[in-house]
Amino acid sequence: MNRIVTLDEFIIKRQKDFPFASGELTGLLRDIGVAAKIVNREVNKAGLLNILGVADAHNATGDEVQKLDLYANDKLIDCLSNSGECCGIASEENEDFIPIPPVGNKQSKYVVVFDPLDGSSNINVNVSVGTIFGIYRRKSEASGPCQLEDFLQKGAEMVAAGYVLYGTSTLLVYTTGRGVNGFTLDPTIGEFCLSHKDIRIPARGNYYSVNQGYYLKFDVEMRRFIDHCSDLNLRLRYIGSMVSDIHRILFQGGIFLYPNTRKYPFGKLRLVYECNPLSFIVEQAGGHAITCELDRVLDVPVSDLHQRATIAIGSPDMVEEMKSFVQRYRI
Ligand code: P6P
Repeated sequence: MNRIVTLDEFIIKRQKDFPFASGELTGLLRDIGVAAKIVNREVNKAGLLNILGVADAHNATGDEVQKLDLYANDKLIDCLSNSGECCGIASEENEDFIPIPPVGNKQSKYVVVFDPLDGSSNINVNVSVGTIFGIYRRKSEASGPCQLEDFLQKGAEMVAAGYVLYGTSTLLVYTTGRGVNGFTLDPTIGEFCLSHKDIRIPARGNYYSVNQGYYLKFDVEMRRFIDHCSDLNLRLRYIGSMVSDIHRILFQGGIFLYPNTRKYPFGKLRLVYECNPLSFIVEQAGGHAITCELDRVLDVPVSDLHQRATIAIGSPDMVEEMKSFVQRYRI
């Protein structure tokens, strides 16, 4: 039987990969792991407590906010604030970024972006939801509070990214730019344990993931590619929870698409705390992630915290095939 390797142990062991690593990034990743355990506890009993249903609030982009969204947001902010490992946070649930005051005389050099509970519309029907996070080195002067410029960095500047999937088991998947590893929460010991080492995405797969309901609203080149996937007898799998949909593709191969529509002419998904972190992870696992304008997602300039983007992400061969369809059929 393989020896148990906990997330903490793995992070510390891998810290040696970083020259001059000060341990702050290690501390940040551990803080996020703690927050994930706390959120997991509430997600698992959401049906029992009065934390279901809409908290009659709306988030920065006008989506109805579920109580569990608020809970997850608060827990992540608390965990990231207490250790002093980060100097600022940007969340889907907050209009503006949140400067985090230094703890003691520690001047943290990292900022964190996250979607605390993505796919929250699925909470009430007990379908998997997830937390998505990304970590950047701050650009602003270290002696003062974080600035907006710290968050408006291209995805390619991220030093770490990950997601937590609250599903049949709770899985934390992350990268620091040296491959992708997955950790399954063992509730009997309260630890995330290494369960998926050096994850690599298959070059192609049998799945495509898109909201077929919008088919007639997509541009012709996207409809042609979706028809192609259907002609290949690929299986359509779409949960409406980005973390879940992309997690399947990361492990089994395939392509996830959220193109522009009339309602979302620049795409629906958010660049900073949904598309960029997941693109970093998929690229680190050998996949590709581009916009429907064929730009590499991680190279898209960031001008707004809640900026939206189109995305085609997954197996490299399939993303390249989608690219050729767009080039061939774009009017
Ligand atoms: P639609 C959830 O609200 C989310 O942000 C992603 O998790 C998911 O992929 C997408 O929106 C679903 O959007 O328009 O298909 O319901």
